[in-house]
Amino acid sequence: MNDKKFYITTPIYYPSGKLHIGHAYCTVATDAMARYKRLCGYDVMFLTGTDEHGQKIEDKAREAGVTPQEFVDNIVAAPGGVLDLWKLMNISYDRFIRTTDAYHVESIQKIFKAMYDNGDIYKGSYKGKYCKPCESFWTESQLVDGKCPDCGREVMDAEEEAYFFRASKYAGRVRDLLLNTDFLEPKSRVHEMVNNFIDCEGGLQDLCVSRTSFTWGVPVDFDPGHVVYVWLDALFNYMTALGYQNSQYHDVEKFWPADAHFVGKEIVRFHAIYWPAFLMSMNLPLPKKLYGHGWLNFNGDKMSKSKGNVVDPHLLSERYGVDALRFFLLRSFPFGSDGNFTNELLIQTINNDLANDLGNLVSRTTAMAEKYFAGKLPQDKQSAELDDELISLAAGLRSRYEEQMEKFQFQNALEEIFKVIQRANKYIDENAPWALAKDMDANGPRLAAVLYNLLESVRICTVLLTPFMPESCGRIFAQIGADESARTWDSAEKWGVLPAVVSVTKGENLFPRIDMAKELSELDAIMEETKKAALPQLEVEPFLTEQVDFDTFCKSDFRAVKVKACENVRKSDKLLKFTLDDGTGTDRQILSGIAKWYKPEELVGKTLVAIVNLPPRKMMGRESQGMLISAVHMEKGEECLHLLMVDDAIPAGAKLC
Ligand code: ME8
Repeated sequence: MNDKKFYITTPIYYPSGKLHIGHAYCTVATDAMARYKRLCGYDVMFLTGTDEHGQKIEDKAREAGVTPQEFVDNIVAAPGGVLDLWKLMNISYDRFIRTTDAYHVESIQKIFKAMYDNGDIYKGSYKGKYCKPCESFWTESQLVDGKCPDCGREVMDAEEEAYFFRASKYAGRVRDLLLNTDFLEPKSRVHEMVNNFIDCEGGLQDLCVSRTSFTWGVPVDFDPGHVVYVWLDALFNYMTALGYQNSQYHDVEKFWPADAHFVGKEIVRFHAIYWPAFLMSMNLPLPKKLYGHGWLNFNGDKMSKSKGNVVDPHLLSERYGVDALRFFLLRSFPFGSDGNFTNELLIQTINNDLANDLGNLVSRTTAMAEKYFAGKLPQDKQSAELDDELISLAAGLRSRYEEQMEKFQFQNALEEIFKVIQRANKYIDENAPWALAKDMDANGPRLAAVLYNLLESVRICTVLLTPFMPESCGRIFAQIGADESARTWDSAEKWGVLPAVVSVTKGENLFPRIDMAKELSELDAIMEETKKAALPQLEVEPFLTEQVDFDTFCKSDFRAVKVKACENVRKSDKLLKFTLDDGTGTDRQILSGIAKWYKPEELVGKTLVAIVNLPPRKMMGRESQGMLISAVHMEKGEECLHLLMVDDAIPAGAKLC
């Protein structure tokens, strides 16, 4: 039995839209690590998946006019979806979890109940701020300039009965884990976590772990109306996918604790603080390593759908090949820091490293073996002192590479490989095989040795490049005559593994050079199109030509009003009933047909504008004393409505004129 085991995970992705290059970055890194460990002889479990619950998905599904399940199915499993993308990118995951899978739901319900029974989950009332896009709760003091500290967007007031997890109870142990062990890397992230969330004013706060304002989540089975907070649901995927608290799988004993969780920097907080605390509450062993990688920006700017600057991995794979893209992602950016993706850098990396250095080395070596020896090297070889440096550099490569890979420093590991590749190219120039070939009788054995040394260097580099570019490496092995035994981890540490009379076949060009100027202009044109498509297609209503005299206009009494309460009108899917403070001291009731665009709880506390001298009117049996003012426009054939909201500093009753 193999006792070398390795369990590695990616975050599970929100299927709220198409995945982009940032998502592919983490998955490719995890894939390279999983393949590297398999190469080293480990029994690997590589888990990825999708995180399918939460208000954001519920809202998006409503907008799209489908059920939440249909919505996520469409993004995860439909052609061109998440599963297809991972197939395209050659992601060798062993298991794919969807948090809507029945076995996961069952586990989460049991886990929630167990934490409730052990006293770590209790019922209270939640009052604070909520960032809908991030599905995160914040206290007032955690906000940055009143906005979500993660994404910088507006937060909303939230108050509801909710369950809480006693995170505060585990603050000391989590702090110790972060400060006194190597659990979280890079180290630079440790102090940020401890200072901002544990050693902050008020200490680590208990975490709200249930919601009642929407339904798309794992139901709390002992308290109908509550659904489990999406992060508790999502984090436990790392264990439920092994069969924890379900009978779908039976791998907990074998693979838990995880050897490495790879996650992006903005979700380190959940993984470094709450995830260990949840596990402590359940008396479970903690993962061995959490690595918070940096973000990929595009041309120095955060990628975002609305800016139309989201880089599409489908497009790039199609144009340059999956391996080139995988390689670029891990070669160009240090894994722990942010990276700036530019099209120039992508093309430059492909041209310099893959076309010039690696591609040339392989094609020159195999072409010369074919040309001078008809593809089969002779037994007789003559070594020279000139060989020593290349041989010792290549033979020592595996240990230098391993040192970097064990630290998840993909860029440095690749750098070590490329030092050997560059040295081998220089060795060709030093030995000038074309000059040796002029007198084959005298120089044949020397030329054979030169080519053999080049093939061995290529072989060792290719073994170690396999986790990054599996498909291309298979093709290189075939060209240089490396059989299975010459492709192994053990063989990468040995010199002279290829048979002396190795047979070589020159194949097609592995990495064609790209015409930078032409390619950049084509990519720019595609980007422009994407940007245009991302812009809302506005249809502005024609302006009225009939004029209104000033006195008539002045008869309309517009006032600032504050929303004291707001609720859906029973049996109507259009109407919201507002109770408003209009500054007179008596509540004003207005009904408005805007339920399609707003949830009542979003509006409480807002300052709106109403016309208050319209004659009262009955709607669904209730009186409406005026009308709220909205901006309305058409977008992609759909009517869009925005209530006019004004500065909260404007007092109720203020007249608009
Ligand atoms: O956070 N560069 O899902 P998600 C690098 N469901 N990485 C990026 C990136 C970029 N530009 N944009 C996103 C979630 N990512 C949760 C995870 S795990 C229990 C639940 C990374 O789809 C991001 O940092 O929003 C995160 O690690 C991952 O993509 C998934 O993001």
